[in-house]
Amino acid sequence: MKFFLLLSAVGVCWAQYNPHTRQGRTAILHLFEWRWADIAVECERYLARKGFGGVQVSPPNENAVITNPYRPWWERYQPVSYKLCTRSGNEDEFRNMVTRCNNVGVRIYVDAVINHMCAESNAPGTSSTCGNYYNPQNREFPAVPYSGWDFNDAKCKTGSGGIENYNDAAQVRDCRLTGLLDLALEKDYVRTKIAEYMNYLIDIGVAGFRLDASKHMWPGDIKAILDKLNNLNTNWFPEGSRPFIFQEVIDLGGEAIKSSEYFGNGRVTEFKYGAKLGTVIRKWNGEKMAYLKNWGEGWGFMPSDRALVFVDNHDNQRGHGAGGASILTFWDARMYKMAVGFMLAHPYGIARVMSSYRWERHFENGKDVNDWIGPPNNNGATKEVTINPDTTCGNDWVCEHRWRQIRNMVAFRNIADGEPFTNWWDNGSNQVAFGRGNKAFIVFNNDDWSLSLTLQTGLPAGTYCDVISGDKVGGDCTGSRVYVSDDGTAEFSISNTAEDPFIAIHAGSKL
Ligand code: AAO
Repeated sequence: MKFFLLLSAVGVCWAQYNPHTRQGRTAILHLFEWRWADIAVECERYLARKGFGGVQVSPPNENAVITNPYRPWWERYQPVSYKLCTRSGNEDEFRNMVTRCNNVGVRIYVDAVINHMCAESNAPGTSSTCGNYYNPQNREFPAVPYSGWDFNDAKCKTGSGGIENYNDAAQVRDCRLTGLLDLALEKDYVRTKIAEYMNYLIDIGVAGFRLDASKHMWPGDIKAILDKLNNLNTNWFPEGSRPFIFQEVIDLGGEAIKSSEYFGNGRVTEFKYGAKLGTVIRKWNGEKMAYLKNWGEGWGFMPSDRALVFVDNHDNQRGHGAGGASILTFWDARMYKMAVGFMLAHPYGIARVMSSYRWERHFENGKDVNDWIGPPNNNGATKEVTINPDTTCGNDWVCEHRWRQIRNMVAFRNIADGEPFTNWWDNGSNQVAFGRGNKAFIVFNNDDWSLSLTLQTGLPAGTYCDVISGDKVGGDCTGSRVYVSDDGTAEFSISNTAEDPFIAIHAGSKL
């Protein structure tokens, strides 16, 4: 009896750490600013077949329409109500997307902006994505409704009413983040309104949430909201499933607030991951890939079973948030593919792949002054994601997740799931290799000279297709082949000038 109670307690508290992806699918994907209609068809035509576990979508709730600058991406982080209409689509389109993605086993995670409403400085009126009236100066959001009582104006102790010092935990949580009206999450009324919004989404069929700006909410307030949430919709999830939770907390060290304060609620974004991996791949500060041997907790990261990891996110790919200049993005495609390849091959954390749009960058004094530019659009209406004959995307959608190297490493991660980190090799510099049990093996050459040697792969003998330079098509390989001998070894050679200086093979790429 005691044992049973213990087991069920473990079952319950583990639930919010589980992304509820279909068996054999591991990585999740952020389709930043995509329209619901495009996500629905992408689930069906691509993501399910390629083994993606789920999609983080941009905030689906009504936001302030900002026209100066013109329709920035960040207007979606300025809520006006919890009605489901945005540039990505309306409620019907949202429901249709969730149903169609779930039906092919691809989960939807909502970016939940619950710490605040829009900026105090926005003009009163109906400049909002569903056309609802709001008056931020008077704290009026009748479409929720929220009023003056529901904000932290009295609780915040700074002179400006905004966050002035990140070393003071109370002001980080009680004051305004960049002028955004801070909700009084200690109030049961506010908690209830937020939980109603999240439950509405859960009942539609979403599998979980990214909690935006979690650092700016007290962990206990988040818990009180989570305690009000329904179990997931039993049309697609087992009875009693709890929503997957990952909290956006930027903890690079050196501030009052620590990621660990949030572990009880769910997973937490590990921002050190992308910042450090970018530094290593760029070979800055004397870093080398050889040092990646103890990547993960060995680098001072949070426990793997609490971490949500990524190479870049929608903020730090354009200089917002944190991580700095080391962050790798699609703009540095060669290094980016290596970094994403490393992340997907390595067992640490739940991995999130980024999928972006292109914008016209313009640097002044090292800062991109166009960091606000919204998704590809016609007079504000987000453009469709079109697909080119070569399977890449058009209309300025980058679709990193469709790049062969990245898409094939998602399959690698699925095949390696649950297998130990094995057969590490390095040359003391930037040539490294490792395997995942007897299922998968990867070799990198980020040095300025060629790699050519025999390595133990741990794989059964046979001919394998390198999934970085090509694809296994039928019984054939469109890229280079790797011959594993009876003793598990294979010869590898990688030129330092190769466009993709890495090779990956796995049980599924055996010819
Ligand atoms: C927009 C305008 C503002 C305007 C405001 C209101 O840009 O000028 O004042 O409207 O009118 C997004 C955009 C914002 C935008 C906002 C609302 O990024 O520019 O403001 O929508 O439209 C902090 C938070 C973190 C947040 C990040 C951007 O902690 O939660 O800022 N990310 C999320 C979303 C993001 C969104 C919001 C939250 C708001 O992902 O898209 O904002 O909903 C330190 C702290 C971090 C802090 C950063 C930046 O980081 O640690 O917690 O992030 O500063 O303020 C080194 C340090 C590192 C430090 C970093 C930068 O790397 O190691 O710790 O330097 O100083």
